[in-house]
Amino acid sequence: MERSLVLVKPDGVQRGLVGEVINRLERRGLRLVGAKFMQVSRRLAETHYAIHKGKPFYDGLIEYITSAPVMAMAWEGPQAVDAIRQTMGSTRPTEAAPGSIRHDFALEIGRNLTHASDTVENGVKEVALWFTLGELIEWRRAVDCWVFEK
Ligand code: DAT
Ligand code: MG
Repeated sequence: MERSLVLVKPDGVQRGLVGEVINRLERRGLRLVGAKFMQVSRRLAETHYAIHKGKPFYDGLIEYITSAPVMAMAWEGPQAVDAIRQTMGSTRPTEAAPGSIRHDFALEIGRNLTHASDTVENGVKEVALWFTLGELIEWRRAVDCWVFEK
């Protein structure tokens, strides 16, 4: 079972799209394991986006992610990382597949609504960065056997 961090970024929160994002992930069959509505500190933003430090868009990215509250979540499921990236769509909204969140609700790369972990390894690292162990819930759904094959 893979895990991914999902953020509804400040534009998604401001535009009232938190429910839309949750709805699409629930509908897909993924299982929510943690969620918190929070203001992102500069320190957390810089750690989360450390890989992008030095790139031309880095300062704007830090500014954007710390500009208003975000909805931070951890989701799990088989192949959750690929499944969630697919539900979000490509980074650049004009290249995102029709039906994906970024296609359906966004236009600009710097206002692309969501974050999702890009590899299984980063899923583990990012969930650990954003959540304490006590904030993550291990649980089973009655419907799990109808969504997860094993
Ligand atoms: P993703 O969010 O799809 O994982 P990423 O990790 O490459 O994409 O980049 C993180 C965020 O940085 C992305 O959601 C938007 C911003 N960004 C990436 N590339 C950019 C670019 N060329 N111009 C402006 N913003 C960019
Ligand atoms: Mg990324």
